[in-house]
Amino acid sequence: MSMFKFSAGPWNVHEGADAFGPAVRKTITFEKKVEMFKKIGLDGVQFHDDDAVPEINELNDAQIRARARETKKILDHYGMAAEFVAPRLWMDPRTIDGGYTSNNPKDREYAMWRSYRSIDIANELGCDKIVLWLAREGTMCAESKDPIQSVNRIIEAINKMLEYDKNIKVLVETKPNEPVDRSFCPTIGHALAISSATVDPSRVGALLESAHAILAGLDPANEIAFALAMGKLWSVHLNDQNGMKYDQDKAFGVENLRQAFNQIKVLVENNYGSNGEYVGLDVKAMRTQKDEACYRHIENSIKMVEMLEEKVKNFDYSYQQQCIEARDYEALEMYIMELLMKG
Ligand code: GLO
Ligand code: MG
Repeated sequence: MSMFKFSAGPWNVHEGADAFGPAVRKTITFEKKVEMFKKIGLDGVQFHDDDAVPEINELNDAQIRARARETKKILDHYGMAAEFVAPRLWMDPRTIDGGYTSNNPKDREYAMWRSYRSIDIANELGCDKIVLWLAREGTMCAESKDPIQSVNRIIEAINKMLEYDKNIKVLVETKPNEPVDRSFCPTIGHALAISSATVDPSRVGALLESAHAILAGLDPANEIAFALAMGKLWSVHLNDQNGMKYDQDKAFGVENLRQAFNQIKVLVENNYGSNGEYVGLDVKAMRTQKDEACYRHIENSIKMVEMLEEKVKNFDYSYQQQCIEARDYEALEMYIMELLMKG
């Protein structure tokens, strides 16, 4: 049994289309996904605004709230909670050049409209967290945006959200690249600097995704630790990633077990989740996966977390201390290998 609450988004069970080929699995309805999420051991659902309210662009503010209430009924029916709502600012033609940092003022306005609606939806779903994955807030052509003005535009957008709703918390999900080449907010350090520049830093924190740290050439456990040290780790997206290439969203721990162990170790040691935080699993099934086994990557990720929690429980802190005192880090390293490899 895990000490954590788990969550995932409807996008984590998908049809398998990639940049080079079409869908290979059947579409599953939102309700069916929620039912299966419950069955496999998740406690919460993560949302994009348009996961909760499909066709959001076609609806007025009141209709959006009403549609969100329909979604809430499904959650209630299966005893699931909503963890956060994230404005999807990368799909619409108006977000081609980014949302908050777009060079077009009309497009920046649209990004704010989606952000305010995301807050309305969160309120209807009974959650107080807005996640900003700043997908296109960066450049492909470095000279196309002023980098200082862009950072200020992100801060300004967050300020407007904080002012729109005095209870809402904003979590910045950092990622160094993809779909843009150079993100304006690539790491947790950047997110927390942005937090401190807002009108209410106490309501701006971070979401660390393992794969995104790896894409930045950083250790995800240390990124988690940095946010924890600042009291700012309000969600995580655990997954895995084989090196610095395209974003893979593999099941947690399947590429780098030691790195995964250290992520769980730092979360367990710091009692992550004691303020209601979730362990989110932002994982994607391989395209080769068949319909009947298309939740396996999520189930495997939960299992990996649980098995690593066991390893943390069995971690010999006094032996660690002994090694530290003797400055015998070779011994300590071998101890970790044995801990992870022994049954
Ligand atoms: C993509 C991101 C994405 C976000 C999601 C929630 O790389 O990880 O999946 O987590 O849109 O904001
Ligand atoms: Mg993510």
